[in-house]
Amino acid sequence: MSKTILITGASSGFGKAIAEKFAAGGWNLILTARRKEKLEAVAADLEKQFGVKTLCLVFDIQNKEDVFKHLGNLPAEWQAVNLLVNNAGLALGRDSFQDANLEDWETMIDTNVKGLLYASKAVLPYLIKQEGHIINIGSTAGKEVYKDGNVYCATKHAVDAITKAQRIDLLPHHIKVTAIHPGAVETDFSLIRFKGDATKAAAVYAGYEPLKAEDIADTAWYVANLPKHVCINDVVMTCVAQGNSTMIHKD
Ligand code: 8X3
Repeated sequence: MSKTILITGASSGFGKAIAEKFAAGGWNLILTARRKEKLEAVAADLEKQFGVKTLCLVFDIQNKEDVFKHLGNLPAEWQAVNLLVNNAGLALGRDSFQDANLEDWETMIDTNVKGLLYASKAVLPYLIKQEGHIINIGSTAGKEVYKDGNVYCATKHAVDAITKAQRIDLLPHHIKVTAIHPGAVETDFSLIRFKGDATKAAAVYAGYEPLKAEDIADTAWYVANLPKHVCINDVVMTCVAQGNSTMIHKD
């Protein structure tokens, strides 16, 4: 029987790449995002290419009521969720603590931390029934703080801590909990962070070969398809040019 993956933030970037990877492997997909048209286009394409079933749920992960309305009440035929990928997240701004914008901070906290908590809590009753798996998308920014990264780094440190807490608390339910912490990956991450400034965004990935969203999807596929008794706790992954959160060698 086909398995089911639920991916938040699935209309682009890692979420879309993970959806493609799992669809290619025959998993059915529950995809969530704010952007209805983009999300439905991703779903339609994967249904056509791989013959899998998809369910699109359109809501803002920052909105607690909407998260529970959609994820807490999955249609009966979609309730056997084997894997939740908490992928929805973003960076906004790269400013010093004193210059950073309070609204940017709040959006990052509401999405990266509170959204992840809401989605996990809403889906958990279904995951418990399946003895399922949670993959949280963290960041190297959740391992080491960097200059002008302040609250973005804090939210990803929170993802690291929440992952560890979930793993411990969910032990009695035989649920695997994994964090994947990527370094620099060329997606629309920096374009969003720099609020549409394509020059600044491109500069982040210039002079070296960054990771691709597909590399993250391959890793998610690997950790999700191990024997039942094996749980990969933590994956920190960078491109070869990146040594840690702060050191990237540019030729
Ligand atoms: C993305 C990696 O280095 O831009 O989380 O924070 S970084």
